[in-house]
Amino acid sequence: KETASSLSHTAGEEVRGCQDPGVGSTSRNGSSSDGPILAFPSISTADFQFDHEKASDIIVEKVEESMDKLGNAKLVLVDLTRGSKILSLVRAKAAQKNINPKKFFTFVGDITKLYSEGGLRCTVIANAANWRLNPGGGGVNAAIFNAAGPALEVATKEQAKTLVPGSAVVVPLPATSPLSSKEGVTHVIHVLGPNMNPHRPNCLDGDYVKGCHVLQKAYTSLFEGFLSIVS
Ligand code: AR6
Repeated sequence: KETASSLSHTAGEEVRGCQDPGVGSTSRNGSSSDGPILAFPSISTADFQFDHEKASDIIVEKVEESMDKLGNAKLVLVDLTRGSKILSLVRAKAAQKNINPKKFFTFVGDITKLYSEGGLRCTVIANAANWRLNPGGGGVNAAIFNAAGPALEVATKEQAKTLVPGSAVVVPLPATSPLSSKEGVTHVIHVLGPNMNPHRPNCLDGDYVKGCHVLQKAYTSLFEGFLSIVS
């Protein structure tokens, strides 16, 4: 799989901006005729320490459920490195289930620079948020709030002050945000997943029955939020 993947990359492609095989070059040109794209990170699998096997099952299951509702829209799972375990697991499981690679694929890159560095225009991006919807912390949350500037913080607080695990909130991004002007992002969807890290709030103490349920709900809310924007 890795070999096939590497061979499919066109010459000159760098670590940033490499796309899963099967999609070709048609959706890399940033053209709006390609339909709207939601780029999302793997919720809960880094700082929140959720099991990668279980998370990848849930991502593929929830993506599969959404396929028929997408129309010409697409879903893209993003992570920072080519070695990402979650991307490999999801690619393999999505292929096993014959999920249409034109409608769902993986992409290596920084979710805040997908267009400028990867040539992939995603009008909607998801954030793995914290329950207070604060800019701080690390991971993708800090990256998105930093790249979007204060406009996102203000717009977020207009929509919600807090989030419960397993839910998502859609935030229209003001045109003044650099993420809008440079990357073409129109909406950020904050998603709060289950937390398995004892050093973070609401730790589930290894309860994966509850954890899987919460992660399923989180992806359902995320994809419903995206569909509510594009439909
Ligand atoms: N672009 C794309 N993917 C990224 C980026 C980026 N810039 N940064 C991280 N990832 P995490 P969680 C990937 O830890 O586990 C925060 O502090 C990363 O490799 O961001 O849900 C919040 O404030 C991983 O695959 O989210 C919360 O408190 C995925 O994004 C807490 O972390 C999610 O990793 C949430 O933890």
